[in-house]
Amino acid sequence: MKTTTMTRVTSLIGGALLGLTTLQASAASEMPPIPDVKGDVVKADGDFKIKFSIGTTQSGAQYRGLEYFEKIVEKRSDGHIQVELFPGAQLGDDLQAVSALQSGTLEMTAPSTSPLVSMFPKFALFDLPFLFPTPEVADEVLDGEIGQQMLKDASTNGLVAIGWAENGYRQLTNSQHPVSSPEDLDGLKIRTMQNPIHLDIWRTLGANPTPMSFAELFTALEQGVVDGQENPWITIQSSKFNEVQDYATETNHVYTPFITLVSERFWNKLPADYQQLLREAAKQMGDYERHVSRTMNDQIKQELADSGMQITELTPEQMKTFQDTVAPVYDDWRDKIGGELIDKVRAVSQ
Ligand code: TK8
Repeated sequence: MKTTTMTRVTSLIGGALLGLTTLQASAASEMPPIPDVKGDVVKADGDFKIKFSIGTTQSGAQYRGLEYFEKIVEKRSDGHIQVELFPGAQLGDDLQAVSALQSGTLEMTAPSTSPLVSMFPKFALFDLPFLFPTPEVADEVLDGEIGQQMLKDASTNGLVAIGWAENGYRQLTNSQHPVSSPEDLDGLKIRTMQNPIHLDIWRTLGANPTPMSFAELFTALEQGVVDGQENPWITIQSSKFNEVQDYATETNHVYTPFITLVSERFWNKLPADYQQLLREAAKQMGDYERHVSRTMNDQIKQELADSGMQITELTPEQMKTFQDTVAPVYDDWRDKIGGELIDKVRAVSQ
């Protein structure tokens, strides 16, 4: 009797584990492979260690990008720079990691730009609703003059900004009911990033927004402290938000970049050739990570639907209602961000 039960339990656990492994493996194996490292070995003095922390988990595109970064840096420094990856906010959320860079206790991180707007007001460009119609427009902005100037401007306050990757287009999820119009948001408690424009967006749409760090989000959703949140499909899946959120709406309301940051204290200890190596590796990581994120986006949306999430795709009319309803957000922020900057992005989209 005892043996039979034991066997059943063991095989059940075995089955569950197997299921889990297969699931995780399926997402990861579909990811575009990590490219080979190109470029010569860079010779410079000294041995260095980089702890690189991110808020998203090991199964996301961001971590995959970091694995490529690690591979490039370790290979091209011939092992003289060792990179250690810390996913899942184990070393702190976006803001905590940035302040660890400033105090020199952490070497690298790659937060969403949104929680950093109090430090770098121009980053608010990436919080304006529906400003980036396609990933190609985002690329032109990030890799063009605007984005490169932003990296320079953000290289202050103990930070050196060396590249762009992406979190991606944000989608709404919630635990209560399907959302296809702003009316459906009435009273819904939505967690936002710690960012004033995001608060403004959700208030304008009629929801009840609360800012909170990403590291606290899963528990807040699970315990019903908030009803919903918004993040790209890949982040929703890699953080398992679908386990506590039955409904999603494909809103694509904001495009969020990840900015690659290095501690200035650490940077100043690096020989110039190694600094250049990190810049090149950050650029290659950013290109690859964006490719992974975009290749996976639709596939992951499908996987979320298959896992039981009810996903609402908006009709063009429904989308227009959302866009018209949030339009006043621009009146409030246009002057603060700089109308010229917004117009430049719009010009790229034409
Ligand atoms: C991860 C965060 C996250 C962001 C958020 O550290 O806070 O919702 O979208 O992905 O940067």
